[in-house]
Amino acid sequence: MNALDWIVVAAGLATIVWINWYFFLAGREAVDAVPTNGAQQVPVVVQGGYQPAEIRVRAGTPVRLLFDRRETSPCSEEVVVPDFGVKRFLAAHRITPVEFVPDRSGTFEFTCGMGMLRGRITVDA
Ligand SMILES: [Cu+2]
Repeated sequence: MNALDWIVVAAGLATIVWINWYFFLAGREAVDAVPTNGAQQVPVVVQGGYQPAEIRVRAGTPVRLLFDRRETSPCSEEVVVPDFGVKRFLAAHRITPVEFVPDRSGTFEFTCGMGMLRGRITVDA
């Protein structure tokens, strides 16, 4: 292979790496809850998905997720956190606080009622 071939191969590899980073890693960093009025609070925008979709909290103290549902799509009208017994209706264009106490550490999913929209809560000990 000559120099031009190598440049083409390197550019192709760089593009593949960038595409994977963009779709699988970018914007997926966990957001830490902020202590507010006796609970670890995180605002979560609900619009075709959850933003942020990765949330980090501490075990043993109440968590308050403020779901800000900015759409009327029936998909997102319900949110569930099965591991902590949460199942709540989210009114369209309203902020709905959802509170629970994570009593154990681990990684837990929260989803819409159909399991299509997904997010994750990491509970640190
Ligand atoms: Cu759904």
